[in-house]
Amino acid sequence: MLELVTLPPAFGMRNVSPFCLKAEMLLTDLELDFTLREEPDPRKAPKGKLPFLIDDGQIVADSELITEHLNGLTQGRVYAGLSATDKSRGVALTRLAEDHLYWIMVASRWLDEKWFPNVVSGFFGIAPAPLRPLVAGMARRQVRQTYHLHGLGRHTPEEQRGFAQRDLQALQDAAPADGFLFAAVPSVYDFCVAGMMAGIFDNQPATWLTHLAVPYTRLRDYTDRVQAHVGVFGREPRSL
Ligand SMILES: N[C@@H](CCC(=O)N[C@@H](CS)C(=O)NCC(=O)O)C(=O)O
Repeated sequence: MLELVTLPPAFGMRNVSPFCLKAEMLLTDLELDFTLREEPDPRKAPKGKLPFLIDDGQIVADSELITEHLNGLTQGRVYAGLSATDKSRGVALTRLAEDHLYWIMVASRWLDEKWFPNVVSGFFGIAPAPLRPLVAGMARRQVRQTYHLHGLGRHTPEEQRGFAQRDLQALQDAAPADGFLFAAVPSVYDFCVAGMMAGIFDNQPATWLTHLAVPYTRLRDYTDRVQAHVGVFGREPRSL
């Protein structure tokens, strides 16, 4: 029995986390029998981050480790048909999306004064109302510190927009006009890119990064194509 533990819906997204969405897409694509469980407090996750997978009592925390675990479980089906070059490009795109663009997405939600109230209501609804601003404010300080340590947080807003545009352009140039990154069917690397971009394109209300992504229409089409192929969407069904 497989159970995927993810963040609950927020910001108009049924699955608000790109990492959780990637794992859900992969499990679905592999036609594995699994259930989804929502955990609003990532501190309760084994490594303090979501998603994690429970496979008959065995806990696998981190979407990439989940990918490796599922590859073992399916006798190598996750990477079947991918050449070493495909994999090297896939890993590079994954790092771009998950270790660079992701942090700009986080900043666009958490560190924008105008947008932050959505974080408070979307992520801290479980905290008692009087404590909510305090708890959210403490979490926000950690996000600010992490963004600074990453390095991106040291740049001006205009420079951050430039970094984001170069990331978006690179993803758009990698994404084909038809089909998927490496084959006629999507792979885990498509789930990674589309999972990340779904959270940027479909975030509601729009963040400054959502607005910045609007001109990247080929990337938008590709993101929708991947989600439609696997039948797993980040956004709420009512806005499909
Ligand atoms: N490398 C991890 C990243 C997971 C991650 O950053 N998850 C976010 C949600 S999108 C989280 O749980 N953040 C909570 C925190 O950092 O406190 C993976 O691939 O699973």
